[in-house]
Amino acid sequence: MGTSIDTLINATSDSDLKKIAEKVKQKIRISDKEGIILFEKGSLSFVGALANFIRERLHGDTTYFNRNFHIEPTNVCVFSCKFCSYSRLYAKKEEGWELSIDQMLDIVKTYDGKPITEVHIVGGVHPKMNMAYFIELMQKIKAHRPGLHVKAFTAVELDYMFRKAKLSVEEGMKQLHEAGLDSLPGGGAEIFSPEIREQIAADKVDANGWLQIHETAHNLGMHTNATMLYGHIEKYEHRIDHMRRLRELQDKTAGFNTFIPLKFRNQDNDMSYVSESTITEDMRLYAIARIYLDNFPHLKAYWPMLGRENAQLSLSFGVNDIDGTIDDSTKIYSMAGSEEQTPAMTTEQLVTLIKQVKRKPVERDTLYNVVKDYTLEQFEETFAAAQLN
Ligand code: V47
Ligand code: SF4
Repeated sequence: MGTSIDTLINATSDSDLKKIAEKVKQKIRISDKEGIILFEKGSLSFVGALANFIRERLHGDTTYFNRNFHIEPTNVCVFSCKFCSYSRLYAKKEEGWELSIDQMLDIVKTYDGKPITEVHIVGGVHPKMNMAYFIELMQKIKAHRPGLHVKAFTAVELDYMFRKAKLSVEEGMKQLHEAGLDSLPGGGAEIFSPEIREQIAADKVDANGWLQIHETAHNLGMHTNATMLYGHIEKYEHRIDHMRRLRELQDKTAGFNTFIPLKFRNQDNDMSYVSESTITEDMRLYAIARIYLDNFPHLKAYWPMLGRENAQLSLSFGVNDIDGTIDDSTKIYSMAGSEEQTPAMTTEQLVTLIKQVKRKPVERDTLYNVVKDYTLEQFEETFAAAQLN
């Protein structure tokens, strides 16, 4: 590892890039300006090598995944984010789905006896699904399966719920936590900079509100994730601004587990005129995020959005986590143009996918405790590889 970073430093003639590589070697944080320099001048191979060096210093070849399933309570939403292909507008009485508490519990029950560790619950913001509704849902899930980790609600859903119930963020979060909410997913962050946010997600919680909700969760001892929707109308400076705010909060609380860049997909939404980013730009983004976010332990590629082969590729660009088996389908990406129409991978397929690029598959729980190390597990590789495609 030492040799390759020294080789990289020696081979780099650009003085700015050389200085950044030196900093990475010495575990010194890079500045915002240097983050922008990486976007402007860093070749794919340069940022990739640096990010991979950091990834291997932190995690070696270990690549995490978990066994989870998704519940999407509704796609009816009071908000009108321009990039969203999934929601049906409440104000226009558009037709969408709404699941009752019993229907959601029935979904949970279909996993009885299966070694799932997490349920991920997010959806649109439906005015009739309020605090009382979700408290009852949390309680019933925990009563049925106490050991299941409930990762639920974006800061957007929470902000709406708390305001409607006239509760402070702290009081609202405490009530949900007591009812069974264990951690928060990273959605709703989009791009924090008001200049861009006003154009793509004008009517939902702003950056400060999003960050306050995550900070409150961290102060209650809960862990959360953070996302960034990239590859649309934002510029490099907006990406760095977004990650700076996350890095600052992480310095304060250390409550974030994972950063998840989400590639903008352009099918069937009000931003379909914007082309999607290239794979090269996706990999550069992952790598620069790994370099810039020095206090985030994990970087996740969400394979239903990126595709399986690109998720594999990302494991050489700083990524050390490829989310989960997602046994149930999530519609948020299939409706936005992802190749994954019914995203589901078996454990065998995930393990094979990781092994094919010579990394070590480790099943984790939501908090990154090791559930099982698959390094020595032998599957029928040919059979599983055939299933990947
Ligand atoms: O906030 C919506 C994004 C997010 C599109 O925490 C889109 O483990 C691309 O946050 N193109 C919700 N992205 C999903 C999310 C998530 C996913 C996986 C894991 C975790 C986690 C969190 O989906 C939204 C928005 O940023 N999104 N529409 C689109 N057209
Ligand atoms: Fe609603 Fe979320 Fe879609 Fe925005 S991204 S319209 S908040 S479902």
